[in-house]
Amino acid sequence: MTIKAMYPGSFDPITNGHIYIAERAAAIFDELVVGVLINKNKKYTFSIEERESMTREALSHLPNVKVKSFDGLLVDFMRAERSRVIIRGLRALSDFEYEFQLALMNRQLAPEIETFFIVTDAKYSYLSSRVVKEVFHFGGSIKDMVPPGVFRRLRERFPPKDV
Ligand code: COD
Repeated sequence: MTIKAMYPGSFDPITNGHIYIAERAAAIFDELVVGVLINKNKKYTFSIEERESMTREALSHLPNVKVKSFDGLLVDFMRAERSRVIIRGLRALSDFEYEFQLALMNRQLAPEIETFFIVTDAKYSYLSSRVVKEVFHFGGSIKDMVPPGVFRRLRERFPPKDV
């Protein structure tokens, strides 16, 4: 039996912390789908096409990983994909409350689906898409925090101001 896991998220944009979780999940499960959420009610920095292509490029070294976008309920997408395992990353205690709520809601909606948590590496514990964008916006170095494709796209989107 092959087990297909699902790593869902916003990935706006993907960071080295996300990549770490995808690598660890891909080493355990036979297949991993990285699900990039389309949510028309939420304002993202990058379009769904950009988030999907940056994520695909960043994970291209993992042969058992596929990147797909989805809208609607995660559990509906998972049923269509025939996946029963949700992968989520944990950084600090502050993640726990939100992740706990998400996991219990998903179990309520689809009792056959299980959520697995992977603890991040200490060096990524402070990383989030929001913090990376903020540091970049104020001129800080983010080279070690995101893959090269994301760095390039952030520079294109927010060119350094002329002095
Ligand atoms: N180290 C380790 N893990 C990390 C790091 C890091 N540095 N950064 C982020 N992560 C983890 C996060 O903890 C999370 O587990 C995952 O990576 C993705 O993070 P994000 O921020 O890109 O994605 P989220 O949290 O916005 O994703 C939310 C979902 C898209 C999963 C959720 O909104 C969803 O399922 N929506 C669909 C509608 C639905 O089904 N709703 C019902 C359930 S509430």
